[in-house]
Amino acid sequence: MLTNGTPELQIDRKDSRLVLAHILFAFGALFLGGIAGLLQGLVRGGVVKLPAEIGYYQLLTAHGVLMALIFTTYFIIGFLISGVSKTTGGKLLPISRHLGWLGYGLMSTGTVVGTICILLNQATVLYTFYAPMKASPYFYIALALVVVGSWMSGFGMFYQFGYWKKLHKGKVTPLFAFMAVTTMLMWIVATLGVAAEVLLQLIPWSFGWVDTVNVMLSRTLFWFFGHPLVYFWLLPAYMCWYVVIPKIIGGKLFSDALARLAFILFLLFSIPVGFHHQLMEPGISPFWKFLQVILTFMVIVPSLMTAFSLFATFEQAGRALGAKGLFGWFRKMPWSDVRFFAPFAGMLTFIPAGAGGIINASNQMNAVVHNTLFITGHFHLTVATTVALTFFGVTYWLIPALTGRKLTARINKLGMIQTVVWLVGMFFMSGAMHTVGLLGSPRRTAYTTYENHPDAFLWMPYHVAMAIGGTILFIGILLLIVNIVLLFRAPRGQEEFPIAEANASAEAAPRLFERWGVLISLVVVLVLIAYMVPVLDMINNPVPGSKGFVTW
Ligand code: HAS
Repeated sequence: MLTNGTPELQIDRKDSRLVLAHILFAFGALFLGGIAGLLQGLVRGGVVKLPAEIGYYQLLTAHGVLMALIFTTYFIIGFLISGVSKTTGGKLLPISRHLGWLGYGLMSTGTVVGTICILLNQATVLYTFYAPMKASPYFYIALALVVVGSWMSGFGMFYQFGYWKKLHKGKVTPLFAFMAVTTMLMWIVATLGVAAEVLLQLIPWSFGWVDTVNVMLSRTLFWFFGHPLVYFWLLPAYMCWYVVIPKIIGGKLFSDALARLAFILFLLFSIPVGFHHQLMEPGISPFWKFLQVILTFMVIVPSLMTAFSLFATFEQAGRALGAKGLFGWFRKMPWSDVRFFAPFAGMLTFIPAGAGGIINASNQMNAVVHNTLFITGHFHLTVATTVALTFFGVTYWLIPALTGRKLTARINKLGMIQTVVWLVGMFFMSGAMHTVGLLGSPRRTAYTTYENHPDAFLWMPYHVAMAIGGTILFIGILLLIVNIVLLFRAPRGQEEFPIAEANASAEAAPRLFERWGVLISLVVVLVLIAYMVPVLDMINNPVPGSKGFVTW
């Protein structure tokens, strides 16, 4: 609808600005991280050599931090704020918006300081910043600022959600807002681990206030955060799949209650599983590893529920549009609509990507793949394809919806091309990583022939394929940036913010799903069961502390 010749925005103009600030920052980080990724792919493939002033691991740190931590966090917070605003009345309360801007300011200060530390070669510790590699204290302070900033935005969303509940007593909360709150709750609990690591261990140690660090404890605290981190990336993609995609395909969400249950299961099971990243580390008793592997298999369940729900949604929408037979729905999907095509490509990729995760989680298989490029292949399929393609698909309608412009047929077509370029690039890169990982090629290494070892020569063609894939992916990033610029220059008009209705005949969500006190208590209990004994053991019977190392 046009009012006074100006298109009506899908959410309040001030909220739009806050969201756009996050989204644009995210893509700035993606671009810079992409340059680092391109260079490191070419170096690892033996195609180019870096000048002496730039280290390979410095690039790898910039790539990991900017892509995995900064691009994702900014995009997610922007997307979540937009959906919370849209589904709770189209306008944030001033306090929620102010908290959003405060969070943005803190995160941006942290990002700038952290990036400067990396560029000055003072923090070449990769995105996992494992001790005993020791970065500048300012790098850890920068990370703390990013985390605290994200909490502020989370608190803003909680406040908005609580206010909506107060005004609509007894009503079922909007699904998107419910999912956003669950995701941010999980994030806040998870980041307590990394906050403890950074504040209590790494900052005092890097300032020299203490001489040594308990490496085992620091890694455990990191992975307490590190695994839910991957679901912090995944859940916003699931929000798009559950809430947005049904609307785009002209259908309804299969079951609102099932979607909520999936998110609650993620809240419960995504945190007490960090040991599956430490299966090959000594110092943790096999019993606790075994327990956390069982919980890891529990956290696969909500993804399987999601797959079921998506198939059911497609099937129902397809049948409503006249599809017949087992796979008739397939032909009824809007294949030429990038808003559907890009996230669908992400879903399809998640089938092998998730299977890779199940391989990693099995103790014996983990011994084969841990610390090889197989793991790098796994996370390029999960976060860099499934999640990234879904985020790209969202971008194609979100920016026009926030700026009062139209996703034109031309930009839509360019978006489709960009999606295919991304898929092809990832096929080469992640495919080669998975294969060469199984042949034993380690991850986190620069170009080396291991003194002309025959195995290393066997790996070389795959490393070249990775470089080719990385180059194609970088072209994909450039195309995306061009498309974003075109979106800002597109003709004025009204673009939909697609929010699907739920199937009315499905079971309603039980009230327990909104009992936050009960849910948080369950989270605490599970965390205590999985972590209390081993962590107390690490504190009471510490391994000899390590001094810091600057290995670069
Ligand atoms: Fe993972 C390592 C286990 C999911 C990311 N993972 C990593 C690392 C990252 C990462 C970044 O147990 C490396 C960290 C580092 O730097 O060291 N991962 C799992 C398991 C899952 C899993 C069990 N990971 C993810 C997701 C990520 C991610 C999601 C990012 C977004 N991962 C591990 C383990 C390690 C690990 C070990 C440690 C390895 C080591 O040794 O270091 C599960 O959550 C996966 C469940 C998923 C499924 C797929 C469901 C499919 C769906 C799509 C449906 C499709 C439709 C369309 C409907 C079961 C929902 C179909 C249409 C048609 C036409 C067919």
